[in-house]
Amino acid sequence: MKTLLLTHPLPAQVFAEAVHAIEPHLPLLEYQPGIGDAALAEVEAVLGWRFPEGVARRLPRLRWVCAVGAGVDKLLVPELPAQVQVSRIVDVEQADGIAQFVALMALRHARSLPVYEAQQRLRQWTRQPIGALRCHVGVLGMGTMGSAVARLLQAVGFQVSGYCRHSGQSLQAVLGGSDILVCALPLTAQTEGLLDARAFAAMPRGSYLINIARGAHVVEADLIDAVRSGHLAGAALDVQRHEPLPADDPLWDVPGISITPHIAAQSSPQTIAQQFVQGWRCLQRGEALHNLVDRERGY
Ligand code: OXD
Repeated sequence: MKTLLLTHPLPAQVFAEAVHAIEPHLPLLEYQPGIGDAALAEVEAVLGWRFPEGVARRLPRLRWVCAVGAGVDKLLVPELPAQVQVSRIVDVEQADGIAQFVALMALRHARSLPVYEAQQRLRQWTRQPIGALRCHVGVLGMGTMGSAVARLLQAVGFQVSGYCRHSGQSLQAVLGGSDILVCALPLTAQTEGLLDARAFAAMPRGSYLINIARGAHVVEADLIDAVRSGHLAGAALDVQRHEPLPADDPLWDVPGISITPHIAAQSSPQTIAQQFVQGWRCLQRGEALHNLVDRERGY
């Protein structure tokens, strides 16, 4: 069962080595722009991050797509035939890493670190009143990532409310009660652009957004307006709609917005290879795959 590596921008070689360390003879094909149809005709599986334009429809024997990440939005392209199964990596260590990153940014904001960093640049030794230590955090999306985030935030003393889209909870109520809002949702047609001017207006004045999900959850122009107007205190965006974020993007220059390049946490190539090879062996034996994505729901 030949597997096409579509891991760009992560280097395919690293994944090939990790897979071959477990299953040395597993046939892998590295995607190159200009690759011929004859080579693609053999492919039955994909291990990847995103489909380059038009590639999904050139894989007539494709049976399985295994995402190298937790999110599969860049692989669920419309031309992917309905019978192709899609799975993703479920990695507790990655979820813990995401939770650490969120706790770091939440504490940084709640304990006014940017204020003291600015004071230090001015050699100013001034004690500011300490904000509420038990400030309220809303976590949108309570899957593997959101649940790990909620657990850690609770452990460091935040009051946490989780929000699941299908729970019947009111999103407006969660937004309205969140001094800090964490986005850990999957990106689907229903959640794209969910965090827009209306959502920001519903959040309390001085509140803060942390996005570790996908940039497209946020209407970035609306966020910039909400922060520049002072309604939101700021945001930590580990993900952006356009990655890599172009050098002239206005998000770079907004005081209060912190940009990181999608580094909150990544699964190691070894973990990804282990889960991929496990799935590959399941298919060889005619067994069911683990961690399948519901293609209708998008996660
Ligand atoms: C992701 C990942 O899906 O890095 O963003 O796993």
